[in-house]
Amino acid sequence: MRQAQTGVTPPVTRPEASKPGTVMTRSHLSDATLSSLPTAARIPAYDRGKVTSGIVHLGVGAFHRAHQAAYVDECLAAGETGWGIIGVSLRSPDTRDALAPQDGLYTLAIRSSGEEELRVIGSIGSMLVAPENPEAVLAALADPGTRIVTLTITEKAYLRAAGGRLDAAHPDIVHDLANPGAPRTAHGFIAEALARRRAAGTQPFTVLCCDNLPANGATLHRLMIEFAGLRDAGLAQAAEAGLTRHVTDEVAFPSSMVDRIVPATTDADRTRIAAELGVEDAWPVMTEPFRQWVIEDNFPGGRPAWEQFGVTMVGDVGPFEDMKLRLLNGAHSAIAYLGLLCGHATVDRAFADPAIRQFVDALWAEAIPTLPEDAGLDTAAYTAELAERFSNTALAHRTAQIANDGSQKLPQRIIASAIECLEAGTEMVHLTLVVAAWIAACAARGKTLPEGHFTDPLDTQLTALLSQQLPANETVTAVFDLAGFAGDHAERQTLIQLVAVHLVHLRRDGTTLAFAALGIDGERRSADEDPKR
Ligand code: CS2
Repeated sequence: MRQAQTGVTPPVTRPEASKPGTVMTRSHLSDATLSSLPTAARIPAYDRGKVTSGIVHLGVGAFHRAHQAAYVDECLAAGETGWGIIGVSLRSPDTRDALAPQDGLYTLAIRSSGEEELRVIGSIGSMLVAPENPEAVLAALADPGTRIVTLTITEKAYLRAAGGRLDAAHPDIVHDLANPGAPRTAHGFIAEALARRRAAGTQPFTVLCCDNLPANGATLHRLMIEFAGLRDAGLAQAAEAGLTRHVTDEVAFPSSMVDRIVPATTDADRTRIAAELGVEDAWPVMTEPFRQWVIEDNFPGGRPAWEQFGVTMVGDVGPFEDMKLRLLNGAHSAIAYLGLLCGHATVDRAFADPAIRQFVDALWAEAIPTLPEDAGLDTAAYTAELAERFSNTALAHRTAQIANDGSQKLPQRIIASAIECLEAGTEMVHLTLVVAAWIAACAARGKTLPEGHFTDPLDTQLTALLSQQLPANETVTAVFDLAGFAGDHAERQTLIQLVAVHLVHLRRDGTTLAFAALGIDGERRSADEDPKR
């Protein structure tokens, strides 16, 4: 099935209301209502009917819609009409259900303290829900018109085992190896589509990972080679095998660094946007003015002229990725866990807490020397800009949102810097508090924080472990084992001990003692808000 036009493919069902709790009371955003929108809202400046699809995106969450889809929207407006997006949800139909009645249109609300700019984005032409129709997804991927496959599926969906290799025992991987024509995972879809293209003599697409993983393209490439190896090994027909070599040698997996803060949309956002637009938008996306995309320039099948729309094309994205993961995301995780323990529900409120602010500055001072000196990174300007972004009160970015999936996030955000400090023999005491704060925040769920306030793929094991109330050292060792933190690195034991000291403090007297031990005046102000809100 060739998704030639970006007119939205009729979904299996076209529900009237979108997300639960959303009721369409007036006309809704769609191609037909675009012309009635107030002039202050920017609408697609191109004929959507003339756009053809060149990109299939896996994981059409809010981040994709605020970031890659917005960049592509600008390419389309500039006349590069061959790069429309077919959006694929690998799990839930929610986004499709919200966007299909709107012809794929949605509002991007760019919010800074005191200002809001509205843009209607038109780059997502059609949406597919993989569990409903895996064959349609495979057909879109195998279509020669598809030249780039982008992914934002979150860290946990890469299905890495504790040591970083593919989790070959994961039920979805086992399923996809047994059922290559009806996959569930991104790995299964990409492998089957590449196999079909190869059999048809079609050039492979380029796979562009846009998740917050270190060396994200190379990481996905390695996982795909492992997956293809398992697939080849299971194939009876030797002629059909050989995908491993194809994936290894002939498919490009450029790395990229993506950045834009995207808080979850609330019902209040929906109500406000509808009032401003005069039509309902079932799922507008909130974001900040800042955006950044740095991509390794390796697209054998062609690409949009992204560099004309603010994207930085480079030979090696590594230094940018590390700077973003360690300074932005590392600080985010620190703000999330310490913020939750101090009673702050949003990033801006937590960052306005002098103790947390002082802590984040010290965290940056520890992480910055781990970044390459010769890559021309301006870390002072970068952290100054981060401080402004974290202070954006209009975003109300919830600490609980960032707290999700800590076991998947901390290795590249915190552990990697901590290990490099230990290797270099530089003093490091702040990074390790973030790991302890994660453990303490996990343990606080169902006590000072609501049950399920944030979640983690290891929740079952973590909850069982933390309920035992083992001594701090044993707890941290068991958590490192579970999450695979620091692998079999020589500094693992030292790291565990440093985390355990902080955990002792957090258990004894919360963040006050943990901060005091670092020379930070953590004398608790009363929590400025209720984190359960
Ligand atoms: C955040 C990121 O939720 C999180 O873990 O740290 O989503 C962060 O907002 C983005 O990476 C910013 O680009």
